[in-house]
Amino acid sequence: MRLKRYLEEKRGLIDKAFTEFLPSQEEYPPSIHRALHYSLEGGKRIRPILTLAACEAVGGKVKEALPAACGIELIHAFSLVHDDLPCMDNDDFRRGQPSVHKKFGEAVALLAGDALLTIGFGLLLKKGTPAKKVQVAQELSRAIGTRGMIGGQVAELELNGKELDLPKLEYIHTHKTGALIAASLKVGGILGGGRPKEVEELFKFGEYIGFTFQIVDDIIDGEGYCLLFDRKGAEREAERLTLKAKTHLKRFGTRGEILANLADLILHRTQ
Ligand code: GRG
Repeated sequence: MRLKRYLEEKRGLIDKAFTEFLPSQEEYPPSIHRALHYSLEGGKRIRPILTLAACEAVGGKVKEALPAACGIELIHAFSLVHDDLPCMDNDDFRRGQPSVHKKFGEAVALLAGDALLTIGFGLLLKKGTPAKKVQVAQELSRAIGTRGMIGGQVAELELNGKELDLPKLEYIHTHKTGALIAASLKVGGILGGGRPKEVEELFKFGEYIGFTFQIVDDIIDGEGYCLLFDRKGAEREAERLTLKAKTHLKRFGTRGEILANLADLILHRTQ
């Protein structure tokens, strides 16, 4: 119940902040602005909520991390818009609605993805001391680049028909999905004023739950881990990683409870 209220409250804050931080749908040229807003509709907001929860776990104020949390959700939306394009996964639907390129055309979808990434980076730099801003920007650059999400996406694209093995699958999961989730936590810790050791522990927690997030995705879709192991094996691995993740919350005491609950939510999610 407490978690449900927490999620509702934080989703409300994030969605309200979007209306403040983004150009309105009517602003010229409206096609791209409508596409931006459309791409954000219906997301669970897991990453920005993790950022806000990490900020609170180190004793920080939510308003310090809110613009960056929104920036991270925009960056996540960029990855989804581009991932759905015909040259990538070629998906006509996302969150039960036509994907952005189906609704607005390929050129606008490509540019909407670029805009989400670019505006997202701007939001990362809205709050904090200059030193924190540099750290946050570097963290996201690393998490999204070829040693992070994009590297994972390329490794997956190149799998195409080749035999799947565990090291490759682990690389894909930890990079394509895990890197942005781990960065979401680290950014919350940095902007919340966490000490270096606390920020490092949040990052490690994030790496484990990011990996779990993708294994659970495999369980939902019957892919990846479910093909290498069976469903039960994949479930056991997800549980093991969640327990590992929680060992990195010890130093936060009761302030880490929400993060532990979010780890369980990721483990037990069904969509
Ligand atoms: C195209 C640059 C580029 C990168 C693509 C992250 C990614 C790499 C592609 C997204 C497609 C995908 C299936 C990623 C796996 C991670 C995942 C399950 C994303 C969906 O995240 P949720 O469930 O989405 O948090 P919502 O809809 O809630 O925002």
